[in-house]
Amino acid sequence: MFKLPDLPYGYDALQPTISELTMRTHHDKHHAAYVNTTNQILGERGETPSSLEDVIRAAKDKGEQRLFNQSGQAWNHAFFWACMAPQGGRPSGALAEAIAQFGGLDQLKSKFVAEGVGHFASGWVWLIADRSGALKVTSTHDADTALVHEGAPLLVCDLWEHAYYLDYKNDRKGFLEHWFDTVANWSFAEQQLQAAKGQGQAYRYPAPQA
Ligand code: MN3
Repeated sequence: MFKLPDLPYGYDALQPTISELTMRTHHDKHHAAYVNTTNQILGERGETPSSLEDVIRAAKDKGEQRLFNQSGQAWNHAFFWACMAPQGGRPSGALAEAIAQFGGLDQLKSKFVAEGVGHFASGWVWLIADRSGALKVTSTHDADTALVHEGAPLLVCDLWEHAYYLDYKNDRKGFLEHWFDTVANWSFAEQQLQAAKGQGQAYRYPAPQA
């Protein structure tokens, strides 16, 4: 069944933007619970799917909300870990060119932060690329995932309070600003953009194990 993927860096690697305590709680408790419950639901049905992406899409098509929520959250968190790096760097290449459509990185940041701050309650704020390669900032509610919507996800930030409350209390804006400036993984976002254009492989959740 599906395994909880390890973080691609240490629990303390994103400090001071995100504390070790937040990362441990978020990964080992929240994310683990979503993966475990997904496995439990599939186990009860005796199903052995070949990918988490298939599970999410099928659950959405069939209106299976409980499975969609759990599997969507399992995927969103794994994708979120990949969207961060201790040295997030700066956008380059085709991604930098695409970001120029917003006027530049500062303008994209304003849009991304405003979308996240304006999003009511729990969810996710995304940078996605549409079919033409143009970028868009969107948000989804609760467990909903850009995976099942139009466009290819490049970057996501978690808007659930558990993502920032220990470190920022109610200051979601402060969290999003620091996140964008310091740990957003621009080289990952560029790989995702290239994959959306048919070059290389887009992010996939690790395949299930027997
Ligand atoms: Mn979360």
